[in-house]
Amino acid sequence: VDSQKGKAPEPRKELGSSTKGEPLVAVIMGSDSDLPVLKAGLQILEKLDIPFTTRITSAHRTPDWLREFSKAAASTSLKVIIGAAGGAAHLPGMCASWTTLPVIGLPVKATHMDGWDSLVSMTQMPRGEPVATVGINNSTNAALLAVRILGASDLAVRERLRVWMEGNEVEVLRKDKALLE
Ligand code: RP5
Repeated sequence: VDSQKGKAPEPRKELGSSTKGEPLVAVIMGSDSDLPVLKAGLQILEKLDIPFTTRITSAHRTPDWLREFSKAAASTSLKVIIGAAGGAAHLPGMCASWTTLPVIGLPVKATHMDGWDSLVSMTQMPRGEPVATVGINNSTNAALLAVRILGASDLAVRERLRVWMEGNEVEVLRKDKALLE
């Protein structure tokens, strides 16, 4: 039993939160300047019918809010958290230290270091505090990994993902054939 108690994080509709039900995935970010990178991932969640919420929880500008959100998360409907940040990207790591939910790190290209800074910040977590980090700016994979985590205990989600992957395969095969035309 998770002892973390707290208020359910409220969805922010202006950031594109799904309204279809209680959110299963939280997409948290360091700044609204990360939103363009997140768009592709949010579209995947929408397509696969996964209710989500999006919040700005900066590790440096709003540390108390990130802590409050992270500590409350496991006591809400949330099952997975995607943490997107650029530069000194402490957001997903700090979040992971305050929750037992799986945290996926999405490094954002935001500085002259082209995202390497955030990638390294997210992957070099100390033993005991895992963050599953995807490629720089790859919100598609962050979303698909969240869907796979949910699908492990939800057959309907797994089936929607299977159909999506099949569609992807068909599309690539179609492009391959088109090269011969
Ligand atoms: C990080 O700093 C954010 O996640 C963003 O990627 C980067 C720049 O933020 P802004 O200065 O654009 O708000 O915390």
